[in-house]
Amino acid sequence: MVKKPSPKRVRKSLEKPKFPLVGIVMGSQSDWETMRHVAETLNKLGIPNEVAVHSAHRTPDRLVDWIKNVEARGAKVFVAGAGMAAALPGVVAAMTAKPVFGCPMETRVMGGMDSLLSMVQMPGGIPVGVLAVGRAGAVNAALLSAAVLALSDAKIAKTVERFRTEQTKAVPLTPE
Ligand code: RP5
Repeated sequence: MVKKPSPKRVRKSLEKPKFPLVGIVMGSQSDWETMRHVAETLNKLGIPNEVAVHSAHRTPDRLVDWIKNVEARGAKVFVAGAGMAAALPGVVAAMTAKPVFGCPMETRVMGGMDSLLSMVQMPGGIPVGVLAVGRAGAVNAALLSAAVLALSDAKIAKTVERFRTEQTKAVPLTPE
């Protein structure tokens, strides 16, 4: 059974900082169960982020307004999650020169292969860095965003290093 996040945890991940470093967007409310791992991982690392639902297909104008607005407020990296004919990360990448990471959603009919191929097959010129399908990709999109930000931010670099050290320590030598 999928564990539902507590209302407090959900509220925390939706707080809007004035100056987010990472803009997180998803194509549908139905993507949130996966995409919340992007926000939660960034929150654990103390990296300000803003979460929004905008669809490349259903709300294209609203999407473009949001990209421009978030970028103007300081976003340096974007993470876009979508499923099926997943055009969203490509559209985000078309509207900003900042790094864009794509999170392919697992889907019912094709298991996420549809989302993955839609994202990864970008024509040359407008890159999208695509992560794994599902939760692992969402967590890694956050960690990769942190690694990009760490290049120009010593505090974030230290936090990323600490995260890796703690992760290493948490791996048992023998199964428990
Ligand atoms: C995409 O279509 C969304 O990213 C979502 O993964 C998929 C299905 O959306 P819903 O019909 O669940 O809203 O745009």
